[in-house]
Amino acid sequence: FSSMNLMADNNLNVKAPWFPKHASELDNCNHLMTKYEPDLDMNHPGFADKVYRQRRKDIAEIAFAYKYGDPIPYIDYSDVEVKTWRSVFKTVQDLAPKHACAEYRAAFQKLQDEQIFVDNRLPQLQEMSDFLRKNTGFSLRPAAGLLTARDFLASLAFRIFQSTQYVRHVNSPYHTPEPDSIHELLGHMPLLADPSFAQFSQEIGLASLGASDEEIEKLSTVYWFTVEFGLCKEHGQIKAYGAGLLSSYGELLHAISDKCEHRAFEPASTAVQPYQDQEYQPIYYVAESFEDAKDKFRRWVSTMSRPFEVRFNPHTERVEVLDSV
Ligand code: NLE
Ligand code: FE2
Repeated sequence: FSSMNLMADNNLNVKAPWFPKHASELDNCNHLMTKYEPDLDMNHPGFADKVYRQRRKDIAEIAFAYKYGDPIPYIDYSDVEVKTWRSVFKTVQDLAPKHACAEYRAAFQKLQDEQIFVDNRLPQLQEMSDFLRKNTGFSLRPAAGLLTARDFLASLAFRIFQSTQYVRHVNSPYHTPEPDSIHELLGHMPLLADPSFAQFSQEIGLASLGASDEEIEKLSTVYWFTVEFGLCKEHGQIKAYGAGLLSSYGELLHAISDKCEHRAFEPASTAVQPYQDQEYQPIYYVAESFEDAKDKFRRWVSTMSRPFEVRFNPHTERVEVLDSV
């Protein structure tokens, strides 16, 4: 860091939006987007289901009360919730060998070997967090629902993934537009246990700290088309690595069909591609390989305008701000 000086906190460019400098400050990064919710959206399968709505409220309370350092509270999932889990889990088990990328398949196997992925109970976030910590240093904190892009991406900078803990409605196991614990567990967790993917996720997070609103929009679009809905090539075949595909067998089959468009992943153009988050995607981006996506992403991020650099210190869980001079 010869050409950089460690900046004192109060030296930070006043124009940069506030961002957390320590993992504990993620206690302030839990702002929700209210879009598709059982209380608000008539199209939500839980809209007319009072029991489901109450359950969602109870589980959301846990996330609102959560503070850095707390163990993640245990959820006693109901028989209906376990039934929903089982039906998605079994389909993923059937589809993943053929359609998921190698990194996903390897981590999935590990999770089965450790009895964390079994069909008759949902993994608890705390045990999953312990598993990730051992593998890549990632950990989890509970989230009450869909977070703003700025808050969500900020946590990734600290190798912390904010995860929902409620379960999708039993009437739509194959697809839900909102994140739920089945999406987090089956979609995100296996790849967060892969070192190279974990690094990629953290780099998106680091790039987001103090970024402008337009840049956050671009970063979350890249996140959307990679971490959530990315496809990649493996020995000439198209495989899925996006979490939204791996947790939704409806969309996974759609994404590899000829009913959608495949484009080559190119951060600069991918970042400005509009998307919707309610139905299956019409367009997916295909990465040559994982490493290639990371290289391209790094090159693109280096063109961003932020007047300082950040680095994460894992010993203190602190982000240090470096003035580029
Ligand atoms: N569509 C995904 C699923 O059904 O699992 C969730 C996507 C959350 C962004
Ligand atoms: Fe997700």
